[in-house]
Amino acid sequence: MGIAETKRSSSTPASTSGAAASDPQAESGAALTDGFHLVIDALKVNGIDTIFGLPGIPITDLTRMAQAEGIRMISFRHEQNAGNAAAIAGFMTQKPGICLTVSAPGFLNGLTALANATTNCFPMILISGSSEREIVDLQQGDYEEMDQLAIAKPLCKAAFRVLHAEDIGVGVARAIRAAVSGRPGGVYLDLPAKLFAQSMDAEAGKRSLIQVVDPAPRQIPAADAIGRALDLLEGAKRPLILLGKGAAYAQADADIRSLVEKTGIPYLPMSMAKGLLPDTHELSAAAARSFVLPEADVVLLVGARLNWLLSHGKGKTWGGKGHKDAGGQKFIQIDISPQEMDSNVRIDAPVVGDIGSCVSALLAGIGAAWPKPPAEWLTAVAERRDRNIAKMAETLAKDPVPMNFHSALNVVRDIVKANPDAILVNEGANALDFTRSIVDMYKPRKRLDVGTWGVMGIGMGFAVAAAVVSGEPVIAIEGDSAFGFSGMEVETICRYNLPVCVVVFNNNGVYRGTDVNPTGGADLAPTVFVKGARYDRLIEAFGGVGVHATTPAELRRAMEEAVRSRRPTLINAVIDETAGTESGRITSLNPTAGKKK
Ligand SMILES: Cc1ncc(C[n+]2csc(CCOP(=O)(O)OP(=O)(O)O)c2C)c(N)n1
Ligand SMILES: [Mg+2]
Repeated sequence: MGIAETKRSSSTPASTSGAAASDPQAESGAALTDGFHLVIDALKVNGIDTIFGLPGIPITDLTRMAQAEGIRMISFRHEQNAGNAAAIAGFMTQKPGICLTVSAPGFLNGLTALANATTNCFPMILISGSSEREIVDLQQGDYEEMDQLAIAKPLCKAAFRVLHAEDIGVGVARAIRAAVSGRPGGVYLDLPAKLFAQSMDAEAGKRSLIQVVDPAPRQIPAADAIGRALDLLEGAKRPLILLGKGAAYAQADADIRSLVEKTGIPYLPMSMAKGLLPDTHELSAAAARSFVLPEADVVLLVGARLNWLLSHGKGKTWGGKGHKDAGGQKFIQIDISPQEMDSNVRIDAPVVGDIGSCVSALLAGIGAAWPKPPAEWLTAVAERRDRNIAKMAETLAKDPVPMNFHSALNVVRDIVKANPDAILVNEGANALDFTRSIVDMYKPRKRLDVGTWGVMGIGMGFAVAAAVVSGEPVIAIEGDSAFGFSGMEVETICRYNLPVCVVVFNNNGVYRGTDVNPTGGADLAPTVFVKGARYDRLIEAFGGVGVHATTPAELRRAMEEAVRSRRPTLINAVIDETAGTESGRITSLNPTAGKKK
C-alpha cells in the first residue's frame, strides 16, 4: 500500500490506539500521512518484507500497522533473538534484516545481536523507539530514558536518528546503504516516540521516500592487483584456497566453484562456508586442516579474515616456530575492505573489491592452460584427508551406551545428507565443534552458527529466521547450555508453525556434566545443570512435538519424522555426560591460573 492510501489504513482497527488513533485527514481536511506510515512505506519501497521484533511503547502500533500493510511481523519473546534473526536473515538474503524494539531495555537487549552482526559482517538494522529527546538530554528521568544513539555508535557500523517525519525516507535509505554496502554490518536507527505521531502532507511524504538505487555497488578490483595475485598463485608449489563466510555471503557460488576446479587447488572452508562446494568434493582439504595450513606455500583467502579462527595467520598452526612467528606462506587476500590487509601478517597480494567481481576477474585470467598444482602436493593432501576420514568413520560406526557426540552426530550427518536443502543451525562447545567436523554440508549458506565471536544464544533466532526466509526445514543442533540462551523462542517456533527441529545435545551442562563442587556444599558445580532434564517437555507446552531420545535409533526416527512432517519438534538427545572436553576445541584459549589450586 502506498502513501496515498495511508488514510485508509489509518482507520483500520489495527491502528486505532495511542498516537495513531487520530485520523490525520479528518483533522486537516487534506490527505495526510504520519511517522508510522512513513517508516513502513520507506521500508516497503526498499523491498523489506519482514520485521523481527517485540512490541511495546512506543512501537506497538508500528508492529500492528506493519502487519496490516503486508509486512510479515515476526514477534519474539526476547529482543536478542529477534536481533539474531534479523542478522542472519541479512546474511542469507543480502538485504538488511530488520529488528524492531522498544526503548532502553528492549534496545539494549537487541544491542548484543547488533554488535554480533557487525563483527560477523551481517547486514542488519536495529530500529528502536526512544524516549522524549528533550527529557533524555537533560536527564530528567523519562520513561525508559537512555541516550541510545550514543550507546549504539561504538557497537555498529553506523547510527542515525530521525527527528522529523520528512526525514524518515533519508534515514531509512542511509541505514540500508550503510548496512549492505562495502563490508556489511549492523546499523542502528533511532526513532523517538514523537516522530511516529508527526503528520505531513501525504504527497510530500511520498516524495520524501527514497528507493535506494544499487545499495551494494560492485567494487571492481584493480587489474594490477589481479595480475599480482595470479602470478603468485601460478608459481605456487603447494597452494591452498581458504573460503570464509564472506565468500558464502557473496552469492558468487558458481564462480567460486569454478575457481577451485579450474585451478585444481585444494580448499578449506571456514565453518559457515561449508557447503559452498559440497564437503564431499575431491578438492576439499577440510579433513586435513592441520596438515595443509603449515605446509601450504601460497594461500588465497576468499572472504576469510586472519583472525583468531585462523590463528592470526601465524604460529605453530601455520608452521611458525613460536606463537608469534609467521610460517613463511605468501598470502593473497580477497576482501572488500582495504583495511583488512596486513591486519595480522603481511598480505603479499591484496585484492580489494567485492568477492564476486574479484573471483570473476581472477577466473578471466585463468585459461585452459593453467597449470594444476604439483601432483606431489595433491596426493599428500588427499592421502592425509582420506586417512582422517577413515579414522572418523571408525569412530562414527561405534554405538556406545550411553550415546555420545559421535554416535548422535552420525545420525544428524545422514539426515542432512538426505535433506541437503535443510538449514543447519549450530551452537554449543562440543556440540558445535563435533557437528562442524562430522556433518557434511552440500549447498551454500546452509550452515549457520556462532560465527566470529563464538557467541551462545543465536540458536532459536537463527532457526526462526532461517525457516521464515527460506521456507526450508531447519535443524538446530544445540548444546544444552547454548539452547538455554534462547530456549523460550520454542513458543515462537510453535506460534508461527515453523518447520524447525531442535535437537538438544543434553550432557547435563556446559562442556560436560561431571564437575563437582569442591567444597562438598549443596550447590552444583558452575558448569553443571539439573541432571536428566527433559527439554522435550518445553515444546509440548506450546503444542509442539517433544521427543526423548537415548539411542541413535530413537534420534534417527524422531529427526526423520520432524523433517517429513515439518512440525515444530524438540528432541532431547541424551549424551554421555563424560564425553565432552572443556571448551570443545578451543581449550587452549582458557587462561591458566598463576596460582595453582
Ligand atoms: C554469550 C556467551 N556466554 C557464554 C559463553 C561461553 N560458552 C562457550 S560454549 C558455552 C556452552 C557450552 O555448553 P553446551 O552448549 O552445553 O555445549 P557442550 O560442550 O556441553 O556440548 C558457553 C557458556 C559464550 N560463548 N557466549
Ligand atoms: Mg552441554
